Amino acid sequence: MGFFDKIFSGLTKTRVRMEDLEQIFQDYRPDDDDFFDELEELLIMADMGVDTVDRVVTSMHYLCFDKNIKRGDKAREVLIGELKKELDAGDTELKLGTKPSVILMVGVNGVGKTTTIGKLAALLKSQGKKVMLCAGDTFRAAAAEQLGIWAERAGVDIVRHEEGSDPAAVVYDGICAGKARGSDVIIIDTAGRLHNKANLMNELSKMRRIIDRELPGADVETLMVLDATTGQNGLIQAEQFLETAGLTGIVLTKLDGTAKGGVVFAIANQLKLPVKFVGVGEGIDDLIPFNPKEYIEALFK
Ligand SMILES: Nc1nc2c(ncn2[C@@H]2O[C@H](COP(=O)(O)OP(=O)(O)OP(=O)(O)O)[C@@H](O)[C@H]2O)c(=O)[nH]1
Ligand SMILES: [Mg+2]
Repeated sequence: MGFFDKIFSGLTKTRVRMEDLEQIFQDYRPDDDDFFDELEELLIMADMGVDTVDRVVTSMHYLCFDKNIKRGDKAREVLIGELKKELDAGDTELKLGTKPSVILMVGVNGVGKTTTIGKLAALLKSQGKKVMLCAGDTFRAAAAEQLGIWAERAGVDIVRHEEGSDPAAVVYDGICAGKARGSDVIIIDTAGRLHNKANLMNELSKMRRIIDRELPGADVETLMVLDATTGQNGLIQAEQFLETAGLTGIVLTKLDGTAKGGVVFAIANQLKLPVKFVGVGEGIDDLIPFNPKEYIEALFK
């Protein structure tokens, strides 16, 4: 299955709503305010965020009037054009130029951090990179075990400590081991934490400081994993992480199980952060590098 087909099938639920969209475009008339109201409602239901929808529909309304657009399919093209502009929030590719470089995976509980690390390790390995996993979630014994299973599946190295040990110490060891073994990328798992728990957020900044101290000048991607099924709620959490950990991008997981695929627009608009990957299942291949243009095309196909 190609990447496009995967997004396409991953977005099944969001697309069901988009089918209503096809219907309303068939009834499009340029001077019909009801059309624009209905369009707005549908886009909000897909969780695009009120601000984004307001801006997109207003400028679409204006363009349709200005260009004297009479046909529904042309109006649809105008909408797609406006949506593409909205998703432009920075580079969607990982910046991993230094050897080693680091990926720090953060987010609240159960969003898919560990699973995403497993998938990402496999993807990077398939691109010829030597990957080292670092089990920075020492909160539960099962966490390091779960990461260990992913390391085995992906065929990459792992550094882990006892349950309850200091995550910053594991990060330190992971970096030393990564340097010693010539790893290209060190991926650090962290325990799920709520954005409003100060001690846990401090723990995260401590890990971040260790990375900066031990690998000055290294490329560091701090990716926040967001569960798409939580829609707009996830964005509130992200703002605190942005401040503490200095996020460089978002991984949006569980897109296969939600009708809220529009949340990528709200992320671009409110957080000004690029979505770098989307997760569309629990398997090792179910991680897709995010491409805004293909994503919108899959939504509207
Ligand atoms: N359907 C679907 N399930 C996913 C996806 N990503 C992760 N999951 C599932 O979500 C659940 C939680 O995943 P984990 O990777 O353990 O999440 P986590 O963020 O590491 O959780 P904590 O370490 O407990 O905070 C697991 O059952 C995963 O299989 C996805 O893209 N699609
Ligand atoms: Mg985990």
